[in-house]
Amino acid sequence: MSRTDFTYVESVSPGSGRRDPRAALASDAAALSLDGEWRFNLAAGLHDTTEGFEAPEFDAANWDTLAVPSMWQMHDLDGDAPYGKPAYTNTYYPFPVDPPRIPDANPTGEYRRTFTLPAEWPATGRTVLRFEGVDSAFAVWVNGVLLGDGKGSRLPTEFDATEHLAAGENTIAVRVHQWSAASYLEDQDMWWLSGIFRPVALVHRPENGIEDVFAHADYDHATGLGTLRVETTAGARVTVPELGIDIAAGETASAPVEPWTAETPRLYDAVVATDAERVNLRIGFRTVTIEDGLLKVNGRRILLRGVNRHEWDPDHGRTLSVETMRRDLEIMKRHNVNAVRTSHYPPDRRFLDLCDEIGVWVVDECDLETHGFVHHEWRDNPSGVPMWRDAYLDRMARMVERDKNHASVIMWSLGNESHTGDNLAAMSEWAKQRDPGRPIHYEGDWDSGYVDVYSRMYADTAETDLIGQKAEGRTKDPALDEHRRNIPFILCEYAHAMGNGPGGLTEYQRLFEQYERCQGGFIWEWIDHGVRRRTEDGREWFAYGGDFDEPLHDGNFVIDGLIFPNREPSPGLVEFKKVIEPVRISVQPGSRTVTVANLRDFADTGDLAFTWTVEDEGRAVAEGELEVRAVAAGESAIVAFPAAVAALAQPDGERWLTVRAVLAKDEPWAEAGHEIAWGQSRLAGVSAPAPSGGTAPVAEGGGYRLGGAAFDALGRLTAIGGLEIEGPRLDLWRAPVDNDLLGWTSQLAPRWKDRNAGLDRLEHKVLDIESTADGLTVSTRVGAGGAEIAMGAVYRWRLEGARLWLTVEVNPEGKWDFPLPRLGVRASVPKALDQVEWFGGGPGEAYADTRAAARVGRFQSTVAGMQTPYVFPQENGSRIDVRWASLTGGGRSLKVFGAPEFAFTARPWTSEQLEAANHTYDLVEGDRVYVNFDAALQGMGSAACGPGVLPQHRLLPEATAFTLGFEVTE
Ligand code: IPT
Repeated sequence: MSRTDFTYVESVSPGSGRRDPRAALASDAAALSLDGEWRFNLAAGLHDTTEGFEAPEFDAANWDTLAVPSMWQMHDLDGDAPYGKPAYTNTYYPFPVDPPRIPDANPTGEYRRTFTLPAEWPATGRTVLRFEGVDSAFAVWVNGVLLGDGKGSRLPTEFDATEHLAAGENTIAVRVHQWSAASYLEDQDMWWLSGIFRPVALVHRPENGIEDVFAHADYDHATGLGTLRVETTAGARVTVPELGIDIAAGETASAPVEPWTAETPRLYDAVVATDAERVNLRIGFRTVTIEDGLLKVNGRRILLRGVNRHEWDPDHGRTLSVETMRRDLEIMKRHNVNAVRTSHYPPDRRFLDLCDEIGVWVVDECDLETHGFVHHEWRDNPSGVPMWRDAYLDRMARMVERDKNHASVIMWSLGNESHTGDNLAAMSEWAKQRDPGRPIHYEGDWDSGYVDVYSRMYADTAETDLIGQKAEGRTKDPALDEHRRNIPFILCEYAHAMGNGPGGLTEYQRLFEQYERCQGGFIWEWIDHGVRRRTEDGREWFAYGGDFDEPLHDGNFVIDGLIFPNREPSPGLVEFKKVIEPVRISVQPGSRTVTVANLRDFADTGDLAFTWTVEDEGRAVAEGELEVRAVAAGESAIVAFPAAVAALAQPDGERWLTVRAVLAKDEPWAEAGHEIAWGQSRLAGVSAPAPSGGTAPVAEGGGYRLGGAAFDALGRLTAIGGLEIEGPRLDLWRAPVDNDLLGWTSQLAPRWKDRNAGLDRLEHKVLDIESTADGLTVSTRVGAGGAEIAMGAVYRWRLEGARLWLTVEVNPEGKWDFPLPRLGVRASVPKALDQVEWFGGGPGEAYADTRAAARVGRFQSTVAGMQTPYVFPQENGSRIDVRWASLTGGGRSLKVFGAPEFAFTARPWTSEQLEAANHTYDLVEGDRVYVNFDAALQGMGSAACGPGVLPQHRLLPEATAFTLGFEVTE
């Protein structure tokens, strides 16, 4: 046997022996799934492969078995990780950049299995082997005969196996290489993982079958007519029973239809058939255009409330079950998300079936990214090198051909972060000619010469505002300026959802609603790509870059999603849901009316029910249904307050009216009653207690006493009403969030910690203690070793009845030229006080620029329940606008009052412990509960990748004062 030919591995050719790309079709032709357990052997490189493993007679009985589909590095990571481990880099290639060569250390999986061709398998026609996705390059043998090789990890590949199949048992062998020339085209920001990771099947292709289908299903919004024309096998018939359509291939039929939109995903069952094969299609009639400088569907501008979705499963990598795909869409729809960019490769094809069915706009993105070349000033970037042209075109064709029948797919995207070049322009040109019905998207071409939308990532709100006005800077190439200035604008990535945040969503959304050119965008990104692990004692945690000892990695930059790796929504998603709510409810106490604005693009509000609740100090006192007529898309209605509201007696404290829009009936993605939007307003009562009066302290035991409050010799509170308490004292520190640690131009956290600031190591020096007729005043200076700057902090204690009041006066000394992480006081109490209740913003965490979803109410939780389990631990859990909060347990309760409000955090560890932790398992509860009562906190922004905190949400140091009241009850 001659030595194996491996030249394909480092060849730029997209493959050999493959069939032409075609649509993914639901056919009645015979098919045999080859998913399941395969024999598997992992070789260290080409030099180490098993000669002759593809031969039918090869004995693989002592090889391991491996599930197909799966990714080999995801196996038994808590055990002995037999097939290597995941590795994460963002933009850097993990191998020397020397295209098209790749390292000798090239893990290569050898897969083998036998299968029995069913006795009834048709004897005529062709039999095809279909791979939905193999990462990254592979060669295939049937019964020892080489069929060909392929690349393009997240694209389908078909080989004709007809001539080499035998009746009865057959052997299939596949060799898969982790690295290949194609790796240069697949530098997406994600884990490097390998294998046959999507399904494999043998499919029959009957003679005169339906080889391919291109269904053109347009909708004319002026006439309400849908028009169908299907390009397919000559002589095939196309029927849509519900519409009475029965036409031949190539013929056109029109009928009145309900159009498909993401809001109204109406599909019609159709059949395309010859006498040899029958294919079921689900057709959505819709027309996508760029008109008047706008992206329109069915004649109307649409607004994209989108997310970038990578395929991720914490246990299986990029191998996803259909249930997981559906789960993603359910979570999206429940959070008002209406669009997905399939960053940065075409998803499993079944995901697009679900998008059609459930209703989201899809920007289908090609499997292409050459980001690593940016570190070499884009030298040799494949996008501009002719030898790569075929590979680029091949990728585009395989995506477009596979996905062309999906109503949900409204744009083709050429790929991501591959700079610019002729090969990209060629992809665009090819796709426009093949499918004139869909605009082309690509971000890396800033001059937008070969795209139909102006797309950018992470542009800040100031620039977005200019673009909205068509007042942005000119293109580099002046010839392209007019084109770009007259096309719609989208942010294909914005608001980097890494850790706590993203902040500033409201400000972007305002621009999307203000300027019709700004048609929304896609949050970066949908899910944290954490790898699920367990500690030895069984606690779950999630791994990120570096956790597998990768020599080169980008740490937790892969943990930047709106949902946690286990698909629990993060506070960022809850915030996004509120900001993008498709119905805006405003309660106007002045006119005693409620305005319901329908911000959808197509559907009226007939699917929604409206409810109202009046709460006094957070307790419901009245509620009912609000009659709102169906409001058309883009319209609003004004409704008077329900009569029952006026009939209520004056409240004691604050009274709030909350109006909610909920689903009136079950939808495929949520049940009736699911909340879509809400609005609220205060109707009466402002509880802003303020200290007055006071008594003189009594000297006691070397310290002081004010009623039930005991202070030590340094004027520090030690107990209230017998409850031992440490603090409160000034606290400026927070465990830096990713947005504090990272930054394109500068980073805040290093500044906070540098020698001249040291906010994480402040010392408190008492300067003076003064007993007066109305209380105790303790003057301090708070500063760090080595630092010249300091804060003057004066604590004024007063007793009023059972309530101990504290006013803290803060005075910056020296040059404070950066915003503070937080400004407030920290205290600790015994761990037993672990039940939490508060009246204020909730239920979830909220910071200055992530507060849209916080409504005013009364909420209960526990100290443990107040924590947000960010995969990379950081500041979290602060509740905003709190009027009062109580900590209860062990028969006692500490209640803290704002004057009028404060931000409130309670945690079973300190900020310092939170900062020191790298993973959730590093956080261990102590015997105290640590509480922060803050006058304010710095916003979150999106500096981890993008703009920082907007000026109005920065916490700039200035002389200020804030007041808190404390009461302890048994
Ligand atoms: C941008 C990438 O397109 C995306 O894949 C991801 O890496 C994101 O950054 C950061 O998480 S590119 C960047 C240079 C803005």
